[in-house]
Amino acid sequence: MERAVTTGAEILVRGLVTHGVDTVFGIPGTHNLELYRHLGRLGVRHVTPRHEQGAGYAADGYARTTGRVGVVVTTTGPAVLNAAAAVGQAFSDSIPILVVAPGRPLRQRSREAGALHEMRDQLGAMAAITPFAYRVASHDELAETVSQAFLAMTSGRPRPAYLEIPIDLMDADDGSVADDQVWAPVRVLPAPPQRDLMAAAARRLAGASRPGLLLGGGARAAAAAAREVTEALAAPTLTTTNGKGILPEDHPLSVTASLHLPAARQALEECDVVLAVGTEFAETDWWNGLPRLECVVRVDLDAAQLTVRVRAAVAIHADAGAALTELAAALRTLAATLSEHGLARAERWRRQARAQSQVEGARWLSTMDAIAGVLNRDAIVVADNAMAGYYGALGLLPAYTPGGFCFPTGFGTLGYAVPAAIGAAVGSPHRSVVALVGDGGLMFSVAELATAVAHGIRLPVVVFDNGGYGEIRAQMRRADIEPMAVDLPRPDLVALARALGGEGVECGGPDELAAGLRAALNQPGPTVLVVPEDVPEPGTA
Ligand SMILES: Cc1ncc(C[n+]2csc(CCOP(=O)(O)OP(=O)(O)O)c2C)c(N)n1
Ligand SMILES: [Mg+2]
Repeated sequence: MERAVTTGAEILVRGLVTHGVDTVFGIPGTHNLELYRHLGRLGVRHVTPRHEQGAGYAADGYARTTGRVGVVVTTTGPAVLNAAAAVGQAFSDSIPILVVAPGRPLRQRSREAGALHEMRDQLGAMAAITPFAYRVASHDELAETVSQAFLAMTSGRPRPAYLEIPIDLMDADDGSVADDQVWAPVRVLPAPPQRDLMAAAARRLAGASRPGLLLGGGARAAAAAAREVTEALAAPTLTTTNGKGILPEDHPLSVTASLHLPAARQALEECDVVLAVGTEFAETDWWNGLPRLECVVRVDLDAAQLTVRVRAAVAIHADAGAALTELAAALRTLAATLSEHGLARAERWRRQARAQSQVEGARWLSTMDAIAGVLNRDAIVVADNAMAGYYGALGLLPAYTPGGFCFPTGFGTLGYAVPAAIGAAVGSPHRSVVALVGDGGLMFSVAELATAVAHGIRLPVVVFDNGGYGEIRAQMRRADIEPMAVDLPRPDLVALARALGGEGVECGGPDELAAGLRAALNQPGPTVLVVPEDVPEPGTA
């Protein structure tokens, strides 16, 4: 036994380590000091963003690209609220991040004691945004709760979790033995898909003359099985934004991830059976309206999703990997008969989608081609909620791996790309990671460039500078509102990047961008690549 007694902070950190955590994103404060006594001692890597929201997005980028839990360590009150937007984002995109924070001491009876960082209901604030929000009241409960938090994040639909430990439990020594206070991780295998439902699904799909696939973020961990099903059915395959790259986008059956395009809707409406896996049919993907589908086989780990927005002819409550593996086995004999027809359909829809992406994203076409020309297949692109992301990269920049394109889809937050890219780079140090961000979104979290400097993270940040909140400017114009509060002064971003310790380059055209990107991928620290834009409106330009 290495120590005779232990504290809450030690139990907590040991619990994290036992659950495989070797990296946390956090900011220390008066109330979480004790955690830092053990993080270093137990060999946990600590990445220090410049704002807790940055820590949250970094944990999100880390989780999206590694499949592991991203952990955030904050202090009380404002620090927790700073992380809250990231928890909201992770919730809406089903990303497992864990926020660990101290809370009001057990012995403090009144809620309003004028204490440092005090807030009315810290736990309630987090409970409002994610289902696993728990405040422990004892050391015993702490070990157990760490285990439960990980179980909640890794079994069933991934969601963020929040774990609060009263300040006075942090350093309280309860005389217990450290090794008794750690619960080993519990691994839960999802129940196998029901046989009769699987048989019904296979029958429908095998009997289809024009099958199609729609893969959502829920199928991210099931790429190999998804590909087998796609190929067995020779089914044109679309993905959601969160599913982009599950099927490599140069696969002959890949159509598009831009579901708002008419071609995407028509490609699925043409199908007599659509297999939809791990997807919500969310407005944030289908923002021009849902397709009218003849027959849908839905697979989802979240049973509630099976009846949301699109009616299923067959609804399978299962892990995407398990269901797709079984379906692939059942369908394996089909490929030869259907392939020509399916390939031709995929080719036609892919061409149409591409043509529509080129129109909608005309302004970013040469830029995206330049970026695509530099990046290898393994690269991770993290886009912000800017027009260059959803009108540009989504349809024009191919992804080849699940999680190869990260985007704050559901919650649609700004300021995501730079910190999330940092998290992705921390999680996958040998992969190229690039952030794409608007000039507006950049300023939400520009301070995180300093984080990339401090940790020596190679990070090209391509900034699409249209002098303000371009999307909102366009929306005001369309709504006949005289644009206000949308034009932003253009800071000298090159100088700003340098002032923070990074590099900066103004890129006059695609060739300069390609050269800048190449250089940026080969040097430690961030490089801001500014792409100046003039045209203010999408679609109408
Ligand atoms: C946290 C947050 N605040 C406000 C918004 C509203 N919003 C959506 S797009 C946008 C403009 C973003 O500007 P920029 O990042 O420069 O991208 P652009 O629209 O110019 O391409 C704003 C303010 C948001 N999505 N998220
Ligand atoms: Mg802008």
